[in-house]
Amino acid sequence: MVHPTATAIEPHCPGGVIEGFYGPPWSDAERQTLLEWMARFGLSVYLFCPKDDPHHRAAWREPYPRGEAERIASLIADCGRRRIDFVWGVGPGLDLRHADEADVAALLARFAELLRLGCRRFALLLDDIPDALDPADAARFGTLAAAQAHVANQAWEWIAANVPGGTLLLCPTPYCDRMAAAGLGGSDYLETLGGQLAPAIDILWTGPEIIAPEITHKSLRSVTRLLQRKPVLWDNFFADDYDGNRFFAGPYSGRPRDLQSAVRGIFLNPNNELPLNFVPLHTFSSWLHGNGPWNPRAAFENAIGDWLPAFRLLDAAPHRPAREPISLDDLTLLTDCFYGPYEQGAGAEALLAGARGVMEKPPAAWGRDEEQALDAARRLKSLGYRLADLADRPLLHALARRLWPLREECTLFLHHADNKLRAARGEAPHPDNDHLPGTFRGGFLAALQKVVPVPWEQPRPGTGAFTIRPARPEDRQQAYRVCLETGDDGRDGTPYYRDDPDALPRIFVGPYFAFAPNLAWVVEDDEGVCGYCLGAADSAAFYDAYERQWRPDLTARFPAPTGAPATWTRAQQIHHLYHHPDHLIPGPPGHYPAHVHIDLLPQAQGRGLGKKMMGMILGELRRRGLPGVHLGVGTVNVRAQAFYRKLGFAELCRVGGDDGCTSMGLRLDAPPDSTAERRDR
Ligand code: GDL
Repeated sequence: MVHPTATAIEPHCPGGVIEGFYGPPWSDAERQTLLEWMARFGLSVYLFCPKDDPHHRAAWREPYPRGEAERIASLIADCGRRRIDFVWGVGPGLDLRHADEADVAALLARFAELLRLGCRRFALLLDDIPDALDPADAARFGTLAAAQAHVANQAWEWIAANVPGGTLLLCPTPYCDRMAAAGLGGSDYLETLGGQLAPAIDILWTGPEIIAPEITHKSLRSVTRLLQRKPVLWDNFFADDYDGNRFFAGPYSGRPRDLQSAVRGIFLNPNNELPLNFVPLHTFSSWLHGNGPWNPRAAFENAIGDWLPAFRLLDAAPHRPAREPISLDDLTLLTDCFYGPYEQGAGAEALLAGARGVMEKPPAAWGRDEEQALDAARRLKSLGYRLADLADRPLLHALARRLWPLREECTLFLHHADNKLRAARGEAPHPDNDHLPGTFRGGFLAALQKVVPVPWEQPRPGTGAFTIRPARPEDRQQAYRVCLETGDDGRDGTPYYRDDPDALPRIFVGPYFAFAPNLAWVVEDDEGVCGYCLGAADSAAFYDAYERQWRPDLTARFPAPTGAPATWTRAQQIHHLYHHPDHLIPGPPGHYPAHVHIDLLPQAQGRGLGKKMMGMILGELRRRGLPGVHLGVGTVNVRAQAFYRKLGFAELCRVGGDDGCTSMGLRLDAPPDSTAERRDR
């Protein structure tokens, strides 16, 4: 049963900020900026629980020293003046002995200390701790959930008796679906906690994942039932404490607005660098306070416009000329390079695609995309220098560790491009004086990640040792093989393409790796790549790139077959397609702009991997705001058609009789739950 009377958080779905990351806590000055932004953006809860503040976690039993206590008291008072609820969080779980009265008393003493400093709202944070109980706790409580519920209920009783209007939040040890599914905290952890915890205690939850690409109403149903209350979202979407190479200054996304009615509040745990949180908080506020369908890119553009004044450069001084001011385009491009945890902004995507073209093609074949990528790299390189004049030094310092590597990589790219041009003119290459030879970004961690594959998800029963992960350029040749081995309407095409085994993948795989690498996933097992899911968000632009940058090479290398078509080999039939392409975007114009396709070798079929990959690519297209997606499937391939129908696709048209192709489409902008694809996930 859901307890509708739980009262910890008011009003309906407040938005807030959590200072809850690993790393140096924010300074007093940064906290003042935070409160200013929160008041401006209508964010009303500040959950204060800096992981590496010793008085929060490592030395949780110890009260704040005097000076520190005064700083906290004045922070609480500042929050009060701005009508922001200050919630003080403590994380005792690293060494809490639940059955020990002295430990419970120590916890209550900390709450009493904070009450004296003016705090009325509290949080007990039991995330990221060992999930084993010590023998005394195990003997008394049996399970971790029961032990934690016991301590939390005592804390709540104390708050209810001593703090008028006091509240308590709890972060469980498994705090996302994946952790719960993996059995962290013991079996039935959530059920036990939900059943034993006082109804007035609110529970934090990060969604399906620690950093959830998507959180939907539906994804919270099961946890809401188990916890017997709607959760308060601890949203790590913008957190960057787990990757020192990035920060996230793109828009809040992957959460439909109707999510607000499924939760008791949503709090962002954002970038460690406070100055880089302007766009995250701005767009989160637009999401929270606006109406209608959510358009992340529009909200982003709006926020960037408001952020631009912070990028004022120092005035010219007698011995220092003024630099060119930072423009909206500059800031957009820079932010596109540090956008979201699962996507790059449009400018960064275009730079990557164009850079790939520059590196792979001869300069004579460079087109508009390559030129634009070179321009963008020049702009980012110059930004690296111009931003050194930022008047707001804390902002520069927050950017610096990401800005300089970005400038260096852009310089390296421009250097390679320049040498390709020189080589084409028969000139000797220029030496690269900017780069220390053999320097790789990321050091040991990046090297280790190359050796150890990163799982898309924990292997589950039925998927065995299969891993789904984003495709890398070096997967291309193996993906070509998968295309061939599924090239006879899903069956092995090897016998039919002996004269040119790469004929098919040159159309159905290569261009996707070249022009749409961020919509490409592969599945692999011990033997290597055994399937892929590829797509293009904007089919018209994709075919345009194919026409201008890909097909000329195919027609030059493979002559159009002559003679009677009936005598052509399968490979020749495909060569004919190189010369006479037929790009079909079915359905009413603009309805199904994206397209996808998926191929799995037999060993990867029937294990839910296809559905999983389709879920990922459709989720990504939805996140990008695409209205619909289409795909083509052999008209005789009824098995594949049934699979797509289950995902919600419907037939759009047929071309070329029984041995032709059927186009199927799926609307992505349909209301939630209106498609089978959503029902199935
Ligand atoms: C976590 C930590 C959080 C950290 C975040 C991102 C929760 C509940 N806890 O697991 O402190 O900042 O991931 O790394 O999210």
